[in-house]
Amino acid sequence: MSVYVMSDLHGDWAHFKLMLLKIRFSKSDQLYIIGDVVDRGPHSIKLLQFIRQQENMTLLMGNHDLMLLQGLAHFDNPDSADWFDPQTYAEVCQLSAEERAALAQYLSTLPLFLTVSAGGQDYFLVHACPAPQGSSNADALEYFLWTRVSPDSTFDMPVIAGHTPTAYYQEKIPLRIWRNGNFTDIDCGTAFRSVVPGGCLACLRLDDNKEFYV
Ligand SMILES: [Mn+2]
Repeated sequence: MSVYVMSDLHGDWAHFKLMLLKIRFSKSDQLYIIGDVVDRGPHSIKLLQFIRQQENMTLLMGNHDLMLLQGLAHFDNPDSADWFDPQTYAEVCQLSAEERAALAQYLSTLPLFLTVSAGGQDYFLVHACPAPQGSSNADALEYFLWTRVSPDSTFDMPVIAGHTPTAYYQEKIPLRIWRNGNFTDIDCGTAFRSVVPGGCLACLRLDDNKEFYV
């Protein structure tokens, strides 16, 4: 059994499925997806529904997943809906009211962070950035979902995040996982591959820190 981490799938069904084949993902493995399954790509809801149905895939909340939850809450009142991506909205419109309610229920249960163990090491998983000790709930939410980790940040335990494409930290082409002390950013910009040269989908196997790319 192996433990894998991916992030920022952004509706990229094709590369997600390719990655599952590449890592030979099996029923005995565990996958953590650290947020932003939706928006920017063409198959956001299809991907979200698939992940929701897999017992060995755990999704953490990303800022785009939270925006979808908020959009679903206002679905019947489009004046107040704020849809980031019209493709996602079009997919949501194909769902029945019951399916929308079930999706909203699922999204409302997503954790903001998780600590997982693999290969004898604990890892703190979060979409964007750990929150400093003593942060208010509102501030913590901002850190967990939106804050970009600055290149000189230090953390007292291994942190794995996405949210910020690694092109923000380095000029490697193709984009690669970025490691700096205890911080690892695995968002290699699969959603931006048509506009950012070298964008790809990364997957990290925590047991041995092996990196996979498609
Ligand atoms: Mn994000």
